[in-house]
Amino acid sequence: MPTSKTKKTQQASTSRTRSRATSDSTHEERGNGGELHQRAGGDSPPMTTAQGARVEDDQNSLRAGDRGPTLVADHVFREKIFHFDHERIPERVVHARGYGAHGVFECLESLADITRASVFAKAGKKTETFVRFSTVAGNLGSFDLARDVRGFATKFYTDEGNWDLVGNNIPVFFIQDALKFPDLVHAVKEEPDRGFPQAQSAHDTFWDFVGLMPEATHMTLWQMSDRAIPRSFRMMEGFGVHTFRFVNAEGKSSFVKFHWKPVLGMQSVVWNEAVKINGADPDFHRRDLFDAISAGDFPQWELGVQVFDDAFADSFDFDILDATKIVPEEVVPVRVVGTMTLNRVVDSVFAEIEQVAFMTQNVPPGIDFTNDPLLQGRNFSYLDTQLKRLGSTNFSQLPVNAPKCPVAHFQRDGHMQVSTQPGRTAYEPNSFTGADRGPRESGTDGHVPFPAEVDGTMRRIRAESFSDHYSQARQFWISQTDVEKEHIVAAYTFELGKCEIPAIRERVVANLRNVDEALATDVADGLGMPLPAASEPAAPVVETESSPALSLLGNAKETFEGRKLGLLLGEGADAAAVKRLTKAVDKAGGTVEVVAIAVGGAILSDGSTLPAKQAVAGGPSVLYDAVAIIAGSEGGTALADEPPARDFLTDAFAHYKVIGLAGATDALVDAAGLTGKLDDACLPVGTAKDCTAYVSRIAAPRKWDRDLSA
Ligand code: HDE
Repeated sequence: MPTSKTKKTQQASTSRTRSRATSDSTHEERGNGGELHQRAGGDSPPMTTAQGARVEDDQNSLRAGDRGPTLVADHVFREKIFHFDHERIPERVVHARGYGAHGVFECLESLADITRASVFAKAGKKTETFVRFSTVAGNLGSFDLARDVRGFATKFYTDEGNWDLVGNNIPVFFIQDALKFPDLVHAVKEEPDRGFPQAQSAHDTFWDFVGLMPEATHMTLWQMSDRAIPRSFRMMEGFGVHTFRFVNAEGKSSFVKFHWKPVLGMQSVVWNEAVKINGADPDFHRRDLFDAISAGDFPQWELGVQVFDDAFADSFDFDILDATKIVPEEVVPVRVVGTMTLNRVVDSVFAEIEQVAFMTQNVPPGIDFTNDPLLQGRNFSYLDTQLKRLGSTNFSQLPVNAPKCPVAHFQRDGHMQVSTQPGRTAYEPNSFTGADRGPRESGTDGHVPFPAEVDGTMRRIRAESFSDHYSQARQFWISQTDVEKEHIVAAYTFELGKCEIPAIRERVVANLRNVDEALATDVADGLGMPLPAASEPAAPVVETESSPALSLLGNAKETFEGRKLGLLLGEGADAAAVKRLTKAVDKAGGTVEVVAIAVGGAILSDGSTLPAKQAVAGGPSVLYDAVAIIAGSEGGTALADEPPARDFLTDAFAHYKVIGLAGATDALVDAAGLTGKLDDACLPVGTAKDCTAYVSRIAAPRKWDRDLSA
């Protein structure tokens, strides 16, 4: 609030501006492009320089003469442009494009028997969090629906220091050793001699790397599945990926894998839809998260843990230190121990989402590392990257990074030190007392590293226990539904089809033969190439049971909650039907977005005008989970004559969506080429009974067995 003194100054300057505008109107008009700006008053705070000096004129730089050169003496201009020139910081080398929100984690049961981490101390305990979701390969300005892994990084501001669980929405990784990370990233990013493709793995260098590194095969199956094109951040799982340790107060360690399960259930889009969403709304995921939280529809995840001991770990066919492997949920069930609710959007994308610094090495007492070589490498990398991006060792003082518990140490000074560090000593031991003494170690408490025995000969080596690259890839494949398998085949075919070098395609398909013959054959057929000889696996492929938990569609939740219906209206649409449908969808927890030929809306049967959120040209059906079209009672030709309205219906049909129809829609159905093809997922929505049946159908899966043949 401005003080009364400032208010007075504002009034004075307003009247001065006014009188100048009248007395010297030529000067004002030339300076302001003919518009007179309100220079002060209202609730606006007074504009100042960064040094706090009041700015008198923010429209004109200081000149010698009306048309003369700008003067170096213009420190206001110099300061403004100086700051602008330095606005950008380096984007993240990976996971550059992301979006985040604040939330709260609530512990559901005490885990004190297995971990002394205070965040899990007792049921009902709440800890503030900040989450950043991201794509991996694309640059900051890339589109949201790239086929890519999604980052799912959570900062828990615990009362014993920050815990960063820096995970992904896929539980395995491409490589086993952090030394290969720069190669992987260089392979997937734009090719260095041409600067494209952007945010795509569908190119030669990525698949060349994958073909030559069979350990990546398992992850590529996940990446080619619909998990890599999620419908929403709110509808995807998250995984800590590595095996971590829980350590309890007695110092006993257990292994643990972390899982986030979305309360809204998992959902993805189909590839053709993803491609079109990227054009229609490149910000689809960030907008979705922002809109949901702003509307009070707070997304939630359950935090689950898989906990097992050394003996159990030894019983697995694979090495729990190998990040290309999962622990099947059927073998070690996921125990839900907490929920996280995202309940606050950021105030500043830059200050929070861009400046948040996640680091795998941020663990509180009770959570510890294992010797997973990928995790060990990450513990090096994340500190370095923050210094590069944020430019100062004091990045942990930025509000989004600062712990919410007391911080006291002898680390001093440095660029952009914002805390005044009091006291006479900055070293220890010291023999001072009182405020001059400074902080002291506890001697008993704190993060005591788990005393794991370490022994061995120093060598650059990959453990023999890491050599099976195909058994779990096969397990993932056999755990998918037929529809999911078709999508995986189509994705490999698309991606490899973008590779220009035939040998690269062949090598990948040769590796896929070790996963499944049908998969390899279908991909080879799709590419129109002969099936190459299978590559030689480094370890025999072990036949495993399928793991139903690995299927996305098999675990889809039957609900329309958090989903969006696109309601395309023609002129004269039945007002009662529109009202009924909107109410029913709202009751089901979804939202309705009205689409019309013009954004001004449609005139309904009762003469009222319902404004649209989108004109159909800007609101294609790919933006919605289900669609309904309510035309007027006569003709309906207006919609049929609009190419975007035809596409709205054609695409919804091709993307297996449930379609509601009311009013005279025959002409549109015909124009969309669908006469005689509408199936049992194309339902009437005109009457109350129709509406009920339709709303219960949109909660169920898409019409996956739809006949799309001509
Ligand atoms: Fe990262 N990773 N990573 N990563 N990672 C980064 O840190 C790295 C890996 C993940 O929203 C960087 O702040 C190495 C696995 C997420 O701010 C960098 C290795 C997993 C994010 C880095 C890996 C991840 C990052 C770039 C191989 C899933 C975004 C910017 C050993 C468990 C965090 C930054 C955010 C970001 C290094 C592999 C997840 C360079 C060396 C495995 C979600 O430090």
